[in-house]
Amino acid sequence: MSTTPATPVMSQDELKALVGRAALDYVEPGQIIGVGTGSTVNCFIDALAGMRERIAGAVSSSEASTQRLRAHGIPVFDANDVGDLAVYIDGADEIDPRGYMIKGGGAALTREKIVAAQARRFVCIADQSKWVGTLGRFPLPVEVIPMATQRLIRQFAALGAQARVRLRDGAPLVTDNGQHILDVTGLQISDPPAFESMVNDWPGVVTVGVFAHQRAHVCLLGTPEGVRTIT
Ligand code: ABF
Repeated sequence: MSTTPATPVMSQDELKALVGRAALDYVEPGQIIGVGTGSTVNCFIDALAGMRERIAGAVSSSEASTQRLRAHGIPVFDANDVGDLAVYIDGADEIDPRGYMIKGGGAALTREKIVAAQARRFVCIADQSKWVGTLGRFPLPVEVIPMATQRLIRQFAALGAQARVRLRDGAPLVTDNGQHILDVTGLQISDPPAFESMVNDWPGVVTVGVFAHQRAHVCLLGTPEGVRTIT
């Protein structure tokens, strides 16, 4: 672990900007970069614009990130039109010391997991509020096929957890893939790989927001003392 000095008092937005810029160190000239979603990644995209002439482009995990990349003049490729990516850079809702994460607060978890699987290295950028010992404080997002919703709510209830359909403007939120999101509270996920595999096996689950099989290889954590690089 190494620490880079920073200004002593920093807001959460400043910490996000700090790690967004720090992630540029993981971008090699000529590469196509895997790019995630969220406000921390938006800082990375804005920083990436400064070197757009030196990269080949990006594969994006959401419509929102695609729009932002294109607005900066960065070409966006379909995941099917490119091979393996050297690096995927994305945020998280929670990350633990093993690099296991909860993701999906931005409802883009399925495409995030697809692009992460295509990359050889996952670099997670997060402010220190995302750092936890055990996953589960943040409500776990699960993208589901709508006809399975009520049965899946009962399956989570059998684990002692409470699952609710995520709403937007009073109606179920519809993801970029046309599906719904359950947010699950009351979980303590002590074995993330086993939990991810179990929930993935439930019929009707598209993607569970535990990223253990696609864990982060590097975490750039924004702290008041600077960027902690955790590998
Ligand atoms: C994505 O954006 C998500 O997987 C995660 O839900 C979220 C983090 O958002 P932010 O950077 O805005 O906190 O990475």
